[in-house]
Amino acid sequence: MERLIAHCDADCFFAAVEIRDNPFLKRKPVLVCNRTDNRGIVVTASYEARPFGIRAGTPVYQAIQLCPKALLVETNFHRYSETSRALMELLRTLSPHVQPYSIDEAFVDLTGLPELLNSEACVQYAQMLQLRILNEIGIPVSIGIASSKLLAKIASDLNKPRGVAWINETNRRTILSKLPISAVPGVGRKTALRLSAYGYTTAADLASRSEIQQFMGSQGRYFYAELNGEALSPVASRTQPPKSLSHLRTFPIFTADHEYVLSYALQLLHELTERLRWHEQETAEIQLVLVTKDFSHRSATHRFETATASEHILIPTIKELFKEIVEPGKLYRKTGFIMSKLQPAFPKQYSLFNSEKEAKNDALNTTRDALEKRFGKHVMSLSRRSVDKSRKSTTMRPSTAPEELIKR
Ligand code: TTP
Ligand code: MG
Repeated sequence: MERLIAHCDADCFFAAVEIRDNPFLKRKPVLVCNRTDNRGIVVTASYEARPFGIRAGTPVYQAIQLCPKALLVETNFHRYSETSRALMELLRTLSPHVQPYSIDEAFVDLTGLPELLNSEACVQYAQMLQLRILNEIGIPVSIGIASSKLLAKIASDLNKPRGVAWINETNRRTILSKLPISAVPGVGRKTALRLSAYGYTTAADLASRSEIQQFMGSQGRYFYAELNGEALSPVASRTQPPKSLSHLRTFPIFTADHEYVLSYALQLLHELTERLRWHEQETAEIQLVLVTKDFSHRSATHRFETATASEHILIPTIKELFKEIVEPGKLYRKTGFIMSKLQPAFPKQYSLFNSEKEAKNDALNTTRDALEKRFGKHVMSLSRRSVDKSRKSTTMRPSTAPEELIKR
């Protein structure tokens, strides 16, 4: 049976949550940043800020030059996590087959819904779902519908924000012929370059030239089938926790600035740790990866005796790994992490010698989580001393009051 798959992706997700929670930000250029000073990085921008050329990864100082009227807000992952959970719960009321794909996107298998058998109904259904999400969760989403996950994901991106698109037999070729190959989810910059050397320029080339299956092996078979509407990859409503988690991202520009690379990496670490907690897991092994402009990889791995989801423990470790592998003068394009040897967060046994310190750190994280949940992320922050390995004590200090976070 031909499948019917919806892909739902929130529009400027973090900014949308900030705007929902602070109506003053409505219809304004809002930038969500890991920090709002000159060393910060934009994590997402509202659609009002995007025409200025600001995107994820733009340094804050540059973003302010591009759009002096931008309003800067610091990230608050607890609220994004909560909103994400609520969104996934809502989607689960539509179908038992829901696959959360990232914090703000999910696939929903709608196969068999009788009212969706004609095209008009398909689009109307997506519009009703958008409205329901806006009313119940308070954020705008875009929805794509197609017979494979890859096409559904492409469709959700076609008319953003608040877009709806249905890719079907009739419009598929036209849509794919307008889509550059690099815009196909899963085709990285390197692959796109390689393929362009063989004359593949649009997604339609990938869908029409069957030799891609020999050329790229299983990845080629996946692209060929899914772009032709054949659901090779099912919507996997996960019941098992993940075995590993990874988060790698390319910088908007090549950079040799170590401070920028580390700051970017720590932001990714924060996001990944949040995902780890979202899955109620801890990691016993973390790998830091740095990729240079010419695609050479360097990585360093640390194994923990006791699994952790604590940034108190992860940040100093990552700083050490970073020092080990970063090279002066090298231009970097990408960084990220792989967390493996994941374990359920509870119950947990402390090792004999470190038990007091570990228990303290856990208590600290729990307290911070609870406070952040109630008062916002920055009610407390790690003091310099707590992340500095050479010092012993772990302290917390109050930081910026939540209402002061919107700076400009
Ligand atoms: P995306 O869905 O990629 O982006 P978005 O929701 O902000 O915008 P769009 O309307 O184009 O979908 O990512 C979801 C969230 O993940 C985003 O709001 C912030 C976070 N994120 C980062 O932290 N860093 C990044 O580089 C990107 C791309 C996203
Ligand atoms: Mg999104």
